[in-house]
This record gives sequence, C-alpha cells and structure tokens, in this order.
Amino acid sequence: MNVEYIEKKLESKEPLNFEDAKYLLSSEKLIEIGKLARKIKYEKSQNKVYFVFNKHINYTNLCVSKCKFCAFYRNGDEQDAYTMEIDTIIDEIGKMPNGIKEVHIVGGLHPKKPFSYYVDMIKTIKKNFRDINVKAFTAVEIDYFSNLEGISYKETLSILKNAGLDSMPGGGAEVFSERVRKRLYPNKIPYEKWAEVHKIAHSLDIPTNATLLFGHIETDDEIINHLFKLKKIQEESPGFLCFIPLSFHPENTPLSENIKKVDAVRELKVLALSSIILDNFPHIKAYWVMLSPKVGQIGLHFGADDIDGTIGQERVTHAAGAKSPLGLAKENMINLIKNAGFVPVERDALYNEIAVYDE
Ligand code: V47
Repeated sequence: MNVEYIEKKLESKEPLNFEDAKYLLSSEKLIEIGKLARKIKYEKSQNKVYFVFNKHINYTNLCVSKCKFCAFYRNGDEQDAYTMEIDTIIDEIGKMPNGIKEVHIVGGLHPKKPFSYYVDMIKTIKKNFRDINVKAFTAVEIDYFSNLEGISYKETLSILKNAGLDSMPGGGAEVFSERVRKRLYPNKIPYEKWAEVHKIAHSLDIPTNATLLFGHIETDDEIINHLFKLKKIQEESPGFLCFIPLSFHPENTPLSENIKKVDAVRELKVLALSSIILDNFPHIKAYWVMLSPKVGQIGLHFGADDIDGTIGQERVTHAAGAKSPLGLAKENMINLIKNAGFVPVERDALYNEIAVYDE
C-alpha cells in the first residue's frame, strides 16, 4: 500500500475501504495525505473558506452525565456551578453587534429543569432575534428531554422545531465505540441512539452536524469505524452539513494524569482523513477553538473549508485548558483565511453566502 495507490483510487472515484483508511492514519506522509484531502476540498468549495458570525451559549454547567473527558460539568453545589435564566440568555445575545447569524446553544444535562425551560428558551430567542439561526441541543440532550417527557424523539424534535429550532450541532457523538463509552461516558447514549436522533432530525428537515472526539483512549480502528458509520448515516438519511473533528483537551479532567494532548501532526492527519472518507459531507470544519487559530489555519490546507466563527465566549474547551482566545473578531477570521491563501466567505448557519472577501 502507498499514497499513490490511494490517490489513483480517489481519481477513479472508487470508494476507500477500511484498510486504505488505516494506512493513511498510520502513515507518516502527512503532506501527501494533505494533498489528497485538499483536492477533495477544492472539488467541493474551490478556493473558498467559510466562517460565520456566531455566538456560543452554554446555559448550564450542571450535568448528570459526568463524562470522564469533561472539565466543564459541575454537580450543583460548587461555587462556579451556574444555570442561566432565559432573560440572561436574551441579554447575552442582545449584547452582540448587529449581523450575528447563528447562536450555538448547548449545555449540561440539568438535573431539575423541565422540558418547558428549553422550549421557552428557543421560543424567546426566536421572538427577540427573528433572523438568527438557532442551532441548539445535541442528540444527547434530545434523548434526555424525550426521557424527561416520556415522548418519542420525533415528538421532542417536532416540539422544538415548532418553537424555532433551526439546526443542531454535532456534539455528543464522542467516538462510536462501546469499549470507550463504557470507560469514559457510560451514562451517555450509544451510537445507535445518536444516529437515530440525527436521522429523525434530517427527516424533519432539521440539518445537523457531526463530530468525533479523538486523542484520548481510542484506537485508530475506532476512529475509522466512526467515520464510516457517519458516512453511512449520510448515505441513508442525508442532512449533515458539516463534520468537526475535536481533539481531546485533558487539563482539569480525571484523565489528565495519563493522557497528554495530541500534537498538531495528529490533529492534521485526522482532519485530512476525515475529509477524504467523508466526501459526502458538504463541509469539514477546522474548529479553531480546539486546534488553536494557528493550527486551524494550517488545517485549511488539510481538507477543511470552514473555520467556524467568532464564538463570543467558549466555555467547554476552555474549562479543559484550551489556550486559544475565548472568541475572535470578524477581521481576525478574514485575515486567518486570507493569509492561508483562500477566499474568506462569510456564511449563515446553512452555508448561504453573506459576503465574499475576494479583493
Ligand atoms: O461533545 C468535551 C467535546 C463537544 C472536551 O456542530 C471536549 O458546529 C475536547 O460538539 N476536550 C461539544 N473536547 C462541542 C461540539 C461542537 C463544537 C464546535 C462546533 C460544533 C458544530 C460542535 O466537545 C462534546 C465533546 O466531544 N468535549 N470536553 C475536552 N475536554
């Protein structure tokens, strides 16, 4: 096996198999793999790289799931435990300058808040900010709400859609492996349920994203299985907009003693492999918060055509020691993309183009 063999397969549009992916992930030919990924990126989005003017809201850090990779969650009695009331959320969004296109809303699995809190949250945001796309709740939250109410995923998602839910983020997927789930996040839904929620969301015309959390105890085989599973969901029930590989940040987590953060080479290789395997995903994101703006910028040469957005204030990765800024100004996004040699395109949450910065 060599990279040229895989390049020929890609040129003749022959799908890659597990062994091909395994070779790429273990190969040291980073630049050659990046070249394959970049070619796929150019076929999809030419020399454009997308960013969005957005804001993250993490409404609570109370969480009953207690995943071992998470530094963000609190039990409830700690000094820094918090839950935002809806008015506070509205105030936070209101503080953003005009032109914000997306709010990305996720939080812990709160032990007490009823489903009506989440429905009212979406309704009130939509009432106050009609033109902002509300991208909220991962499949994990949807499963939690459906259990709270004793209703199906379809009913849960329909109620949220009627309240104003426009799209869903890709979190909570972690890595689709029962071995890893049992050790690191036994209280979180398994692959089958994550997939079911996303398939139902797609059938209700709610576009979603997908993620992979890597750089902890997973094996190469588990990463590759994860990618092929996502590819299959997209074939059967299209509706994923974007894939985001997330590198594990160990600081302040129970895993920090034994696990060091993966290096940039591994991050770029997983990013490139993801964009090669997930050629049926319209977009691949180099999420600058996890990668750092600098590695994120290089990631644009490794298959990514999106760098996420301005974000405002990110809490989950920063709780786990991320050294990236809490948010970036729009000018920073534009410069990062331009200086990497691409054309910055401001998008909305659904990848409609708002502005092209090509001079
Ligand atoms: O599911 C939690 C991850 C995810 C840590 O859809 C950690 O556009 C690293 O899904 N180190 C939430 N990662 C974030 C997420 C996301 C981010 C940006 C864009 C989109 C999108 C989705 O963060 C969780 C988990 O996999 N995470 N703790 C940690 N210590």
